[in-house]
Amino acid sequence: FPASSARFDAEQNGKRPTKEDGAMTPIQDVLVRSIPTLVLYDDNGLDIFNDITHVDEYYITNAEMQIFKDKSSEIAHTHVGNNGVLIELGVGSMRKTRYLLDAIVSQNKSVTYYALDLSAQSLTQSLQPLALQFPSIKFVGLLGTYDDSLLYIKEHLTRDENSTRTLLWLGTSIGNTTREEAAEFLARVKDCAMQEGDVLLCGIDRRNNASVVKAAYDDPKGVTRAFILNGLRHVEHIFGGERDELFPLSKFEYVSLYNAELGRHEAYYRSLEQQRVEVDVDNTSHVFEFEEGELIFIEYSIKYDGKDIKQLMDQSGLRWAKEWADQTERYSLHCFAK
Ligand code: AVJ
Repeated sequence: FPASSARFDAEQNGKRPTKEDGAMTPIQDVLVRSIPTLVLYDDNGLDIFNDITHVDEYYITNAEMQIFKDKSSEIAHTHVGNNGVLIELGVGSMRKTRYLLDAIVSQNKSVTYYALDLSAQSLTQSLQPLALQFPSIKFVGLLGTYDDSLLYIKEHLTRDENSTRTLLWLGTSIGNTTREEAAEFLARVKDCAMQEGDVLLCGIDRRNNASVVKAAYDDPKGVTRAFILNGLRHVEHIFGGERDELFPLSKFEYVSLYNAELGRHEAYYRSLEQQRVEVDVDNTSHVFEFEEGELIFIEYSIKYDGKDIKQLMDQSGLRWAKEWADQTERYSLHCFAK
């Protein structure tokens, strides 16, 4: 959470985000300070995100569930080996993975399922019921960052030459990183965890109609707003502040923008007044001053159309193999091969 400015986009033109900018127009080429997106995903944030997945306007979860419901037997048949290994990057709520595991079991395949996650709580909550429901599948949880887990996989998971690996990266998690970072990450996944013939099934949101995206990320019940504002609570907690002591929620609001041109939703905090926040880190005081209307960047949700996917393949070195879409054609599950 450095006070330094984060550089956005190509050009720096010194323009300050204003209230008017924020409300209606996507802002580009402005300098704003930022908070690492990861602060959104503490245990409380994960719980609220789980609530988001039940919000009607948040079409993403339903779309992906529907794809798994309809296509799991095809996916299990074609892309999961017997004595194969499944590796899911980020466990999520497992509502969709269940369909795939069902199909695997009914095809009498035996697999080991590795689930990676940053949160011990979500690993336990997700894997315990699955282990009961699917006794023939072996479940292994890997706790840590993606990078920790990829290294572990590279160094410790022995390869059975006859079995294929099926990696899963679902829920358009890819949207949280820039396109460049996403390509670099896929290249790392490819190098650390895949061999020729293995596949990565990757759920990715498309560049949908702006009103559809806006409704999904600024839902009328305010679940998304609560999710984003919890990030400030978390930052406050990191700095040792009491609830509402450093970042009072009466002085910040959630700003949701869909930048259609760049195909990404952008989430910000807006300081509602001029204010100064003083925090103490290792006995050194740091002061953050915010202007009235100032935006602080917190999260991208980046969308991919066909051209974007092609670029992702070119940059990552993976090969596009196949795609399944939901009925509304808003969302895709892509199959990328090594
Ligand atoms: C967890 C990154 C997939 O970008 O759609 C949902 C997070 N943020 N609503 C997304 C999120 C606001 C979500 N991902």
